[in-house]
Amino acid sequence: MSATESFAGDACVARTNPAREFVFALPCLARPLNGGPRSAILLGCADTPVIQSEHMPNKRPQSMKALRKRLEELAHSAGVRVFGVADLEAAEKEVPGLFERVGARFKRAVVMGMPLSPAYLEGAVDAPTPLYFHAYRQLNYRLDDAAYVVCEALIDEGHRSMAVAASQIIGSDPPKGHVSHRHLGAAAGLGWIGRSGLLVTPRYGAQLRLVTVLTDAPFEAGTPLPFSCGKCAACVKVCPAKAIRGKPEEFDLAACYAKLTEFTRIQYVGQHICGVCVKACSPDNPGRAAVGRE
Ligand code: B12
Ligand code: SF4
Ligand code: SF4
Repeated sequence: MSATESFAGDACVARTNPAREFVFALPCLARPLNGGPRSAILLGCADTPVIQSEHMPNKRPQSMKALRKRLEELAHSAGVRVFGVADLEAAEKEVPGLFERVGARFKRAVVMGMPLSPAYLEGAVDAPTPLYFHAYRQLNYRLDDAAYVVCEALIDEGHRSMAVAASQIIGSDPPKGHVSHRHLGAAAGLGWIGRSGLLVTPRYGAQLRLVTVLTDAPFEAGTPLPFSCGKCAACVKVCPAKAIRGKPEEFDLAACYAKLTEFTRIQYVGQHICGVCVKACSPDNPGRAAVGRE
């Protein structure tokens, strides 16, 4: 049931599994004050898989292809421009403990990206700017919303699913997320892990932010792209912490983190952000291999 549905007439109660919250509409019994509204609609959101409303037609399970197409459309209308699927069963063999911080196992990761307009990055020459901070924060909100839309559509189709925050940090030394969006994006074939350690995509370079929905829906997964930084070393040259050394595995996380801690003191920034290596990683960089360029 969506919040835009309405109910004429009597109270309607959506049936739900006993452990869940439910969603219902009440006819208002009180006399309307000054011609005010005659009924109140109370909407609740279930925490986890959910709801079979009496008003919801019995849906036939969709084919994975059709479901994926629908999800891509939903995601696109929420602002997502890059969409792919990673096979987690295969990834878990390579990365034991992949689900340790998630607490539950899943089959696939739907990884989605929203581009960051280069205009926000113009001022980020050797440090982040308040404008970049604004774009960073807004994209995180929008990615989290898009992930919830996709996650709920999957749940409605009966697939156990969970959205992982775009930028939530748990733990320190070094800080981590629940899962690594960029590694999952690479496994999904959206791009490759560049010299900077960021996910570099054919269309946007590293100028995009990411989010993931973990699911049991057995979508066909993508195939990883080869490392394609080619002769480009734009990020190596500009990094103010000299943290980018050439090979992704040589990235100096401690140096980057120390610099970002310094940047938290910039007025109107206040976060561990930077943007300099993101700005450097444009899809038009000379020297970058032509793989997958659109
Ligand atoms: C913590 C964090 C940071 C920390 C630490 C970064 C780091 N290198 O780990 C700090 C504050 C330093 C940081 C800095 C930056 N970050 Co940051 N950060 C995150 C965050 C929240 C978690 C990353 C994480 O868990 N890292 C620890 C992981 C990598 O380590 P791990 O779990 O031990 O994983 C290892 C293995 O287990 C394995 N692995 C893990 N999962 C998987 C999955 C598969 C399939 C495989 C094969 C392997 C594998 O590979 C890993 C490396 O050995 C993510 C959001 C997210 N949830 O992904 C954003 C994120 C990585 N950050 C991002 C960005 C843009 C930045 C900055 C540019 C800052 C900024 N916004 O201006 C810099 C760039 C630094 C750099 N060059 O890497 C973007 C990257 C987008 C992109 N295009 O790649 C992300 C994805 C946020 C987002 N929603 O878009 N970040
Ligand atoms: S690696 Fe770290 S310090 Fe260097 S440019 Fe990227 S975010 Fe900034
Ligand atoms: S700026 Fe160039 S070298 Fe650095 S990650 Fe992007 S493509 Fe690779």
